[in-house]
Amino acid sequence: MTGATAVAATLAAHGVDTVFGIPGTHNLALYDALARQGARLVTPRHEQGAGYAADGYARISGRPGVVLTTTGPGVLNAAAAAGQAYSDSIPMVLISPGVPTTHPRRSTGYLHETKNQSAAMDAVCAWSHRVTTVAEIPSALAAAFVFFAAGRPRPVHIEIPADLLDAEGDYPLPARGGLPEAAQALAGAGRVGIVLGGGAREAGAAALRLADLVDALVVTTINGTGILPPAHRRNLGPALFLASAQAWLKSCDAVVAVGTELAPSDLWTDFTYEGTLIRIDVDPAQTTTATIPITAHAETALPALATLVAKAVEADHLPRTGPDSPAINGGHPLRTGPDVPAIIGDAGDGRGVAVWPVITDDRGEMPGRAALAEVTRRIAQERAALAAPWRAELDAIAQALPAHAVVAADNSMFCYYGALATLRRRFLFPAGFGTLGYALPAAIGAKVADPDLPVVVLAGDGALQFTVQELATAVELGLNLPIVVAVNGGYGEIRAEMTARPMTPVAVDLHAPDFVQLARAFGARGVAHPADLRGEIGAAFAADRPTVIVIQEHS
Ligand SMILES: Cc1ncc(C[n+]2csc(CCOP(=O)(O)OP(=O)(O)O)c2C)c(N)n1
Ligand SMILES: [Mg+2]
Repeated sequence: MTGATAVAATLAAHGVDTVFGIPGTHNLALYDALARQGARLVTPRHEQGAGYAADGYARISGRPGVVLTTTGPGVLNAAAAAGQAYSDSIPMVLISPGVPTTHPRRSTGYLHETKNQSAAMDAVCAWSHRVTTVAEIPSALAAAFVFFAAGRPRPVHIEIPADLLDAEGDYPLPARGGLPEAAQALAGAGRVGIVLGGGAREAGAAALRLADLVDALVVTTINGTGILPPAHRRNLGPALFLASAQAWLKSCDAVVAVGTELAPSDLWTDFTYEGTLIRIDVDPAQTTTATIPITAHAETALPALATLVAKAVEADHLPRTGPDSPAINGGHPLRTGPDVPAIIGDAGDGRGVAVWPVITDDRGEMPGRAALAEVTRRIAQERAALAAPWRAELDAIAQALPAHAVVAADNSMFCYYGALATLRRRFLFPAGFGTLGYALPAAIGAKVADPDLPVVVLAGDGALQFTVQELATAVELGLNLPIVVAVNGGYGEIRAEMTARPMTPVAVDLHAPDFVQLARAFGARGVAHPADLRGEIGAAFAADRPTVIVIQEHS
């Protein structure tokens, strides 16, 4: 496919059969592809008119209006219509070519050259996006349609470098029938892993149902903390960044990743997965790396997937694994019987295949339990090693927190190596952006939203100093916040990175204020190195003001 045919096919896949626009030198390939596809091409006499026509079309039909212009003056002429559509929340996609990918982005005299066309349209649209590859075109367009459906619709501009329109490239068409395909893949897979990100927050029960059906373990991202009951045997917790969890994921034949970017900020390493990757996400840009992409809300797609898997397992008795697989029944002999038949089938390559719906072994365990127990053990070991510098304090905090408590944590080692790895709670954490000074104000916001929610703040001495003045706000609001600050004399993580580089650490050893005195100056409570940290956190929850609790790091 070429870039232009990718545009035409993607628009058709989203139900677009009418396009308003004016042809020009740079968009001929688009006109060609759309005409071949049978789209209705309406040609007003000015691009502003094309935009207003698309606006009216959208208002009456209830479908997004699509505008196609050429570069420079063509698309800029449609800007007023984009501005109008913006004001009135009209769903509109403006598609235009832009300067070629090879263009140096400075004045060269290229026809219709505009200093920064995409930036100009970005100023009047919800956004403007310049794609950089043919493969990106479907997801960039799909993102606009998802945006219209998900919230307040507004115009979106997609710019395609002129040279990509005729360039060949692979691109995944928007998924159709992804759920049945995913169900088939899961019902036939050996070892299955499930990854839940923040987007799966409302799909915890469905995830567990699916996990039970295919005997999977579930790992969460940092934003996925608290989706599953902390002590559930299938819940590995927020362990996606641990080497042991990643090794297990790589060993899975199929992975279902739900509502997660699978991003470096979650994985902390370059992680490549080569098995069958099923991705469920509202953002189609996220699912482009999937073997089976499903663009949908997790709370809609995951229950449906679980139901389809249940049907596939029951009805088809699909092979879940081969007899040589270490995952098969955890190495235990299959117990057969009229209620739990083990069926020997054919994998299609002449090898025998054991097939089961759900089979218990002699010890009453689920298939694969022995292997899964080993994964759980390794992850717990890795967690404990990471959290060692704060072991006693974390135990005390864990004991002090009510079951539904939320942890607001900062971008400090105490939080991501310590608390994240051990406290099985819902976390408010600056995962992707990695900012400092997040925890205290985020906790204040959480308390404003739900005053009865027990919230604890965890931060390093560096992080807390970014927004420590918000203690005044917390005092003013009378918030019963325990604020546990781990003091290690400054930016410990950066100090360690400098040493590892290697270089002599500079600018990382900070004077820390006396946090207890500081807290009291703000009108908060303050306590340093309490012998009974658990009791102190309990007292902080019972207070009518925030309490700063200083702990010393032992690393
Ligand atoms: C706004 C912002 N500035 C700088 C950084 C870079 N940075 C990352 S971790 C860190 C140190 C944080 O210190 P502290 O909260 O005391 O935690 P520690 O590393 O000592 O565990 C810094 C400066 C950042 N992430 N965000
Ligand atoms: Mg520090």
